[in-house]
Amino acid sequence: MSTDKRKTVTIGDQTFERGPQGATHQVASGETPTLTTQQGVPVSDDQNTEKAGARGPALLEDFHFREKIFHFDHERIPERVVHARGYGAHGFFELTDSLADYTTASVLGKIGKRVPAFVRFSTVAGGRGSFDVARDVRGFAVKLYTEEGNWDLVGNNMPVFFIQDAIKFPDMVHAVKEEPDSGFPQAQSAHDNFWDFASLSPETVHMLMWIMSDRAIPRSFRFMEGFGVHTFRLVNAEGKSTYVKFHWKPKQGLQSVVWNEAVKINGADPDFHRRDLWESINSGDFPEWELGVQLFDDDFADKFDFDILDATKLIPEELIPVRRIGRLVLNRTVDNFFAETEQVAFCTQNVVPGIAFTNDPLLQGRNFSYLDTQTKRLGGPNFTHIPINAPKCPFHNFQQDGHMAMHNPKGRANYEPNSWGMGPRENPQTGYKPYAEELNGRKTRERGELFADHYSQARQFYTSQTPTEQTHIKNAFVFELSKCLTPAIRARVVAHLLNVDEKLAKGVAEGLRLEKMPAPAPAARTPLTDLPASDPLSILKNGPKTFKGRNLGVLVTDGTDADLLAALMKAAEAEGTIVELVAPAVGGVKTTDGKLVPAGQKIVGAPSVLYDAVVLLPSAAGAKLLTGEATARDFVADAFAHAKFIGYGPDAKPLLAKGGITPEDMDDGIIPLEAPSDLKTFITLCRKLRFWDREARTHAV
Ligand code: HDE
Repeated sequence: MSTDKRKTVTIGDQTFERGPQGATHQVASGETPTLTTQQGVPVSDDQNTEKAGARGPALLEDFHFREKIFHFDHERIPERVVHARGYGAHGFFELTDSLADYTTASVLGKIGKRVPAFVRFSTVAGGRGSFDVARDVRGFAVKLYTEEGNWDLVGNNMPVFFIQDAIKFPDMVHAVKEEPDSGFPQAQSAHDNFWDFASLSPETVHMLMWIMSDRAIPRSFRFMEGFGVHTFRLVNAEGKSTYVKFHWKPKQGLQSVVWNEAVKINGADPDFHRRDLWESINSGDFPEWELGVQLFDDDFADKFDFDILDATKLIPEELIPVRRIGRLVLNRTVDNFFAETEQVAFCTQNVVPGIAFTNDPLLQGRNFSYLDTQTKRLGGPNFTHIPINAPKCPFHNFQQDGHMAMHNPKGRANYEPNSWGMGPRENPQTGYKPYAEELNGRKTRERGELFADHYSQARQFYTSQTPTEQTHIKNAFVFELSKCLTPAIRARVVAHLLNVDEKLAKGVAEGLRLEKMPAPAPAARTPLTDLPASDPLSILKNGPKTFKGRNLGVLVTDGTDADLLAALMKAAEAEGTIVELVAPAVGGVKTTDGKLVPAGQKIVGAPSVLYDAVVLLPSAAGAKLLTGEATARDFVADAFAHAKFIGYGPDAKPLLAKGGITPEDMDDGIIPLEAPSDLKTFITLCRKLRFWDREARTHAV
């Protein structure tokens, strides 16, 4: 997984070249600049503090030392209260189909129009330094810098949410985060507090199905969908509103890992997802998503089985098809993680003329929360002055002062109207107007009647999955609830599952060895059991068509067949697959043609969980050597257990045996590679990503 395309970075008038890990070193001509203090004073010695004598005490007057340490002491800002761990990249959004009939938003009007974009993907529960492949929802936050201001679509990789009303958000987040007394577990929902809250709040059940599915352990940010979740409004020039749900569909297809793999990836490479995004963009393989919209009117909303204001429900694509109207391409990594990814501030209130809110109580609450939290996190009301947050279109207002103000009004007038003919004025024609919705109602703390159905769509999600995916969901419930110490909580969850699917509930109860099956949880509204299965809800039904952008780990040793290796490289290149050689030493191996081929990884640092498929190409002597190596045995055993395609060369059989693969285990996912032509066939087979038939045979418990 090497980064082959290097980028240059310009700092001041100097150009630097980016190294493989992003480190920079100077390449341009010109002298090394003199180190200065923040005040621009040249520094003569940056290695020693000023002291009274060589062994004497440090002197308080050493302003360079004090400034340097003072600044370091203040480097950290508060991490996000949720979505603390994230990774961002730049790109653009281009419109491919016009929605001008539905909205005045210029970004959705003119086909071919491009605007700059910044996207930040994140996990929700873990802290900033937690690992990437936690079982969790992924944030999918998009900032589009349009000519009418910034539009933030702050979405997730799942189309529904845990709760229906923003007032429950602090409880939900407290419950899933580490427990307040012990301070653990980190980045996990597998603990009593989370399942206690969830099982006491039946509105979470649909979302529980999603986070127990493989959607919660994506293979990469590149291979997941994004959703705006809420119903929004588009408003056209006549003031007519159309409801809209937003979708991001990855061109790369959907892909997730399996749980046992996730656990191991987190140890082997806690940065698995961020590294993947960084490397794919820097190697010129730009990830791309289509923007899709589901458009509907009040007639549909009135007839639909559920409330369109309820964020725990989705609208099946069979009822309202997703119209694809644009593409989002990520083509540039950040220059500075802190300045861009950490300081970017998404706010759901950031919409442009032609896009409006609905009364979804979750969305309404979010509109308060995001502005509020950024003010605290970024230190004051001027966080919009930070370059990553500032609009790229002209902006003018009389807001002034505050911490770190970068744009202040010039001249005498700092208010309007004024008699001096100075400064901006509002514009009733082009300015943002709320949708003129008629409102009337008594003040109350109730929810809409249809919000009370918590099980029907959970069931629909489950029945839409392939048997493999259904098994993964069951196993995830069993795993998570096995980490709950309180038996009553386990039983309470099973009681909810009985309203979703009896087979699932029984499977979970068996997996937990529940002594007695509980009664189904009382349902406020009788669940609908006849909702048809919907294919877009499954990952496996929406996989990729190629093995492009996926990684192949190839185990090599001295004496590896040079022709086979060359054929593999050629077939992989033709497919767009990334090959990494894994060897006993990172310096490389001598192949049969006597050449030294450098390796990407030493085997101890590259377990097979880091790859989508593996090839074993040792020489006979190399295979013998590797059978004595525990990491080589795990490499094979894990690839087999995780249902990966395994290609093996003529001398690799002892390694297969050491990995626990008996002659009876040899299946159609384990492919002999004898002639160079076999390699192309192998890569083509890998397009299926996994050989799932094996999984049912390899997991007895
Ligand atoms: Fe968020 N959420 N959220 N959320 N959310 C935050 O804002 C909040 C919700 C989402 O990469 C916070 O800047 C409330 C749904 C993403 O910087 C905070 C409610 C969805 C990100 C906040 C929700 C999201 C956040 C914390 C319930 C999917 C990361 C830091 C009403 C549609 C953005 C921050 C980034 C971040 C509040 C529910 C997505 C505290 C009150 C539903 C992708 O403001």
